[in-house]
Parts: sequence; structure tokens; C-alpha cells
Amino acid sequence: MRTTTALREQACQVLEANWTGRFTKPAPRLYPHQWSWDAAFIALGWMHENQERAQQELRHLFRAQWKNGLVPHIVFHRRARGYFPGPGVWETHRSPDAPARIATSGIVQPPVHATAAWAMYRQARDRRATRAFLEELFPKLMAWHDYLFRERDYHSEGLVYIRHPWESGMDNAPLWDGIEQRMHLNPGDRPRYRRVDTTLVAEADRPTGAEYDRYLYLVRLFAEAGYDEARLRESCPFLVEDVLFNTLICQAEQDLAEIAAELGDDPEPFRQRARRVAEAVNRKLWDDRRALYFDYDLVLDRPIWVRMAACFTPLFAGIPDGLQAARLVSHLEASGFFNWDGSCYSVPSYDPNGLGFSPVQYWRGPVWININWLLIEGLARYGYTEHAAHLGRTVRLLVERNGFYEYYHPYTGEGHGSEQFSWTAALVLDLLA
Ligand code: 9YW
Repeated sequence: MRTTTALREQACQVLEANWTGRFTKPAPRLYPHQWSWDAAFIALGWMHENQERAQQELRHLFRAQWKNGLVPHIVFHRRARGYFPGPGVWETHRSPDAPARIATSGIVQPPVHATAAWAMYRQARDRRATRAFLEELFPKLMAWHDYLFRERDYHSEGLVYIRHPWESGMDNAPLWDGIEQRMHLNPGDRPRYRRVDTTLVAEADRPTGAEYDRYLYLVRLFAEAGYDEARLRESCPFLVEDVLFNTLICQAEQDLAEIAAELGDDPEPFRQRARRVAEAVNRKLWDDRRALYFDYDLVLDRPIWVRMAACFTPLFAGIPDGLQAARLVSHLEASGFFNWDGSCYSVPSYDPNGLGFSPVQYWRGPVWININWLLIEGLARYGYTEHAAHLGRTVRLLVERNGFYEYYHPYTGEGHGSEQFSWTAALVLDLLA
């Protein structure tokens, strides 16, 4: 076993190697631009080593915020090549809200930013310097959350929707299989393009061509609608209230309340909004018979009964009550997601007994460190310290034996996707702190 200091040094080296001078790339070659929720996780790692970098990470992202508050899921790095789809595909100039001088995508990713900003402040040795940063970020975070509640809360019920699988952060999760099958593309609808990802990592580790066709079909739909949210609400075939996304906005609102209080503002509106989301998640996404939270398909108006590790994450935001939490934890143990004996590295991203499970294919089974980090925090929040410690040991074993990979084979522990993956390194730094 390596010493904690050695592991921490290696994690720092990964972040250092991916630092571009302006922001941190998620991975050396596969992802040469800045990604939104990666930036938040990466800041959670940098904050232990270099507050300045942690702040710059979020500053760089929010500089590309749209006029309507949208925080884009990718901020393109002008000099970087070798990623598809690039700015030319997104055509964000069709939206009056997109920034004129910064190239971005036109969709979002889960809102972990207020959570990262508040953690950075609590962690800071020099709180005075960090307070100025918090003051600078506070209105931007508010605009970001306001955008989500204003534009994405279809029935004004306290839940926000996503309109693209990429918005979930879990691109090819089996959650979307049913919706994608419904999206029949005529030959004329099938975009022509050439992927780059499959030339950089094993094709079997990545989403399929049929999935990419649909991802790009949706992007074209957005561009043609000028990114007009009202129009998209009517025409988009993919509208989902996602458990993970709503969990993270719920926690982010709680953290925004803390930030507001610290800055002398009224925290109550944020607390109220967080409570409203929690109530809505429990009312609409909780399935009492199955003792689990499920995503909701707004187009078909019905739940998506697919068991992902992400379905357990409401623990992170304190959403379940004590009894619900106990049932969630029993479910986690009984279902093959969580193993004490190490027969499977916990927690695989998707139900190991589920239809279409793959130990290597991206979000269809491999272990991801960010999901584990959310579960570790969530389990600890409810007092399941042994469970949390077991997951912490699993993460450590995975990186010690295999390196800082994007995701891991749940049975062999082998690393897949990109190596030198930033959020794996960043969250290991946070867990070791
Ligand atoms: C892609 C950068 C991103 C993550 C996503 C992950 C992947 C990008 O990489 O998507 O091109 O497939 O699914 O969560 O933010 O690390």
C-alpha cells in the first residue's frame, strides 16, 4: 500500500499536468476543453492544494455564463483541437443569450458549483481573500440557479428537467435507452459527422454510433430553435426530471443559503427553494414499493424504472428521512451495488443485474469516482460511517492499483476510458484530506 502522502502527490501531478494556465482539462487528450461539473469537482481537489487555482477554475467557467444565466456544459479552449462536437456544431450564435466572444456548448451539466464554492470558503486558510471571491461568484450562482428554476421547471413543481442525455453527466446511461429508441431518425435526420473519441480510447468503452446520432440530432434541434427554451419545451423529445440533477440543485441551494448568510444576505429564499426541491423529489421521484428514487420522463409522463447508482444519491442532499435512508441503504446492499467482500468494486454506476449492463462501457456499469464520492458524503451524512469508510477504501484501492482513470471495471478494477483523469485525482485529494 502506498502512503497517503505519495498518493496525494500523484493526484496533484495529475491536476498539474492537466492545468492549461486558465483551467484544468478533465483529461489530457480526450477532453481538451473545460467541462462544467468537472470544474466543480476539480475545484474541490485544488482547494486543498492551491486555493488560487480552485478559484480560477470556477471563474473561468462563469466567465462563459450566458445572459439568461445558463452555465454551458463546455467552454471551448480556443487553441485546443481534437474534440467532437466543437463550436461549429453548437452554433450558439443563434441564441441572443450566448456570449459573443467565448465559444461554448448550449446545454448544461449538474449544478455542483455552489457546493464547491462553499466548501472552498470553509476550507480556506485565508478567509478574507476567499470572501472576495465568494462575493464575486454569488450573483452568478444565483443567476445560474434562477435560470434552472425559471426555464426548466415545467410544471412549477420544484423539479428541474434536463433536455439532453449529456446534461445528466451520464451520457449513455441505460436510463435513456427507452427515450432514444422512441426517437426514430429518418435518413435525412441522421447527422453526418466524424467522431474523435473512438480514436483516442477503446471503442467498446464509449457510447455507440446510434447514441451519438441522437445526441447530435438533439443539438441540431436546439440550434435550429435558437436555444429558445419555450420552443424546446414544446418540441424536444427528451425532457427528464433526473434524480441526480435534482439532488445536486437541492444541495447547491442549501450551500447558496450558507453563502448568502455569510455575506449578510437573506438565506431564507434559498432554504425554501431547497426544501421545495426535496419535497418534490420525495413526492414524485420516490418509489415507496421499490424503496428507490427514479427519474421521470416528462414526454411520456411516467417514471423511468432503471436502477442506477445515481438513484441513491438523494442521501447527499439530505432528501430522504431516516426510514427512507435505511431502506435505501438496505437496497444498496441487497442489490449487488454494494459489496462488503470485494467481489465487486462498489459502487458500479448501473445495476450489475440490469439489462444491458456492461463492466466497461462508460455509464452502463463501470465504477465512477464522482458518484462514489457523492455516496460517501451521503452515507456519512446519515451516520452510515462504516459504509462510507468501505467506499472510501474501495476508491483508494482502485487508484492505488490501477491509476487515476476515468472509470473502472467493477470486477477486475482495471482502468478504462482516459487515464490521468482530473476529477478522479481531485476527489481522491478531497477524500484524503
Ligand atoms: C463526452 C468530461 C465529461 C464529463 C461527462 C462524461 C464525459 C463528454 O466527459 O462526457 O464527450 O462524452 O460523460 O460526465 O463531464 O469529463
